[in-house]
Amino acid sequence: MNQVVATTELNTVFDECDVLKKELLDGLSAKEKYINPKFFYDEYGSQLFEKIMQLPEYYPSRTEIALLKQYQTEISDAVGIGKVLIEPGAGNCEKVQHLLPMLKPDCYMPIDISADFLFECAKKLQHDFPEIKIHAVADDMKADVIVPEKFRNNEKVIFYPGSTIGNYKPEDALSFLKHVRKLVGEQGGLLIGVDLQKDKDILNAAYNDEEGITALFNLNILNHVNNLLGSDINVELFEHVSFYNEELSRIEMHLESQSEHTSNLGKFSEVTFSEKERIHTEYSYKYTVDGFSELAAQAGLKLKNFWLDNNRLFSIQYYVAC
Ligand code: AVJ
Repeated sequence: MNQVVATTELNTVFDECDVLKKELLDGLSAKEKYINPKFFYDEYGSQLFEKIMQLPEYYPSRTEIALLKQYQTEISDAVGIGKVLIEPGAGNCEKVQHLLPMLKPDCYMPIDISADFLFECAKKLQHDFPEIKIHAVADDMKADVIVPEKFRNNEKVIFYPGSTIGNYKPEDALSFLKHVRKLVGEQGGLLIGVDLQKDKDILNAAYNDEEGITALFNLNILNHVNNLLGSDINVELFEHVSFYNEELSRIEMHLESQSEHTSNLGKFSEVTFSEKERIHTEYSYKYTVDGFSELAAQAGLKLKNFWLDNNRLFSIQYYVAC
């Protein structure tokens, strides 16, 4: 029976903190202020995102899971069994559980930055799938992936669900796809969840829910920033702003200052927000299947197959190296 091997490759753990701080300070002192969406996910932020996934308006998660369940045979046929399946940003490894029984990879490698949580999930998964080697790696998504010796000759497939790719601007999405292509090599593949362009009312509702959970999620990024920087940004002076930009096919999330005010950013610097000034917090790009496959083609990835729900809300797409 396989056992979980916990590989921690946080080689940059000591300066990681300073890098994050610098990134935040750069964003808050830029002419057009921004905070990277990865800062949404502190503990409370992750809980709020769990809630978002349950919201009636937020269709992506449930639609993607339904697709994985409905098409697990077809997906497994397209991808093929016996691979090394690698999932960057695996989180609680929930979605892959719908894939593993049919896909039967020899080895599954979830990668995530929150080590403790990851190893706990990996242990459970190893228990449920004793015939698959679960090899969890605590690292960030850009890290090189070192496949265990025993599986070096297996073909590699990246699993990237959740339309996380939508957070990247298209040029950055392309860099990510190129990185994936390099990682998987000539025989590899990419199984990716991509949210689709659709009626703007559906999109606006999904990011402006009735209950206001998305607003809390957006605003909470400022609490996380305050904790990381020791800053004193007053969350109550900001409002959640989110809308679908049809021209650029993306949801934009911002935090809008309701009055002119100044905050301390830790010890030495401060920042002034003018009335109605916005901090940009997230893009969520929406694609067509054709549009996304054209982007992937530029990275040397060819669309092999894709699956849509009846309402064409969401897609799962499978690419092979070309
Ligand atoms: C996790 C990036 C896919 O863009 O839909 C949900 C994050 N932001 N509601 C998305 C999110 C606001 C989500 N992703």
